Amino acid sequence: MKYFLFIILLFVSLAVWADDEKILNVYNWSGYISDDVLNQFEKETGIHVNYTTYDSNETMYAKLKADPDAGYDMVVPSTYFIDRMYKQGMLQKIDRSKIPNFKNLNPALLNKAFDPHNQYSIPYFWSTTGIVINTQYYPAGSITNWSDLWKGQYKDQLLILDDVREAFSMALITLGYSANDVDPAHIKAAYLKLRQLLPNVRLFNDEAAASIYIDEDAVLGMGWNGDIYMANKENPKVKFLYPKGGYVLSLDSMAIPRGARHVENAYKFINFILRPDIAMQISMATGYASPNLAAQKLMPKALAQNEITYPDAATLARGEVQTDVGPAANAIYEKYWELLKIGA
Ligand code: N2P
Repeated sequence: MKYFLFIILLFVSLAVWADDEKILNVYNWSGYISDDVLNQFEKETGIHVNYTTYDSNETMYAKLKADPDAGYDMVVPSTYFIDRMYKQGMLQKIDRSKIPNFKNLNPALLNKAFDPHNQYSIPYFWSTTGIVINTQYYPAGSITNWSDLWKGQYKDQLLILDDVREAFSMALITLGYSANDVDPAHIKAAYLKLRQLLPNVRLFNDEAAASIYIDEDAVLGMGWNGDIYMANKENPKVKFLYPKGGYVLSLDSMAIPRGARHVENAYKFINFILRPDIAMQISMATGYASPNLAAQKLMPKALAQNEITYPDAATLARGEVQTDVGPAANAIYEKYWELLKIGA
């Protein structure tokens, strides 16, 4: 009996110890959280968060691919990387019973083709990619479409997102193709189109885009809506507009990498992020759109009704959700992207 008790106690303490490492390693998009929210999580749970950021899906993917045991407990890939990653065995199946706040999510953003039953992904934010214009330099209305950015008068003016699928999306849309096109001839045509844009490109950047526009180091180009919402608050002449001919949308979702070592803490964090008050706070702090209906109800009108973050139904209908184009097309995009950057 004594031994039996001893063994039970040993197991219990081992289990507690395994669970008790109060650490969580989060790898998320830059500009997707506030320090306040991280501090609050640490205070409420006693779990220390090591928080690192990336600027493109490709960077995050490459890191996890190179070292599946890198130790990340939670990542936030976009739609078009979720399916790629779980098909390659890079993500763990999610135990929904550990995320009671899942119920707060907008059903319209769940059960999508890239993860039909949300077995691997839990929506964090959704975002859009549009045109950025500083109206002190260019009158509002002088630009309405991606194709305008090719005009000769904008030599050396543009900031283009340093992100292969984003940059290609505007060329593909301009050519009348889908932003998710897989036809090698169309991808090549988009590459050639982007080459024609190079004289107008001042720089490729993603993580510093907001401050570059705020400081007016670039006054025209492309950007992610949340970043530009924040930039507009600092410099009201920086405007975001939805191109008439279409643009891309992305749903960025929380996922648990296969090599995660603090899975229970990851669940706690995911559930915390889905709390209405927290989801509202991160949306307000970043300008990105919340997939959380309960949070949206709490939001001040200024954010809930602002059309950069939440475009109206007609504008939304012109958006195309980014999807995975598959390994063959991806390789073609990557090849041309590199050629483009060499030419830049
Ligand atoms: C970058 C956020 C990017 C979101 N700050 C892309 N879906």
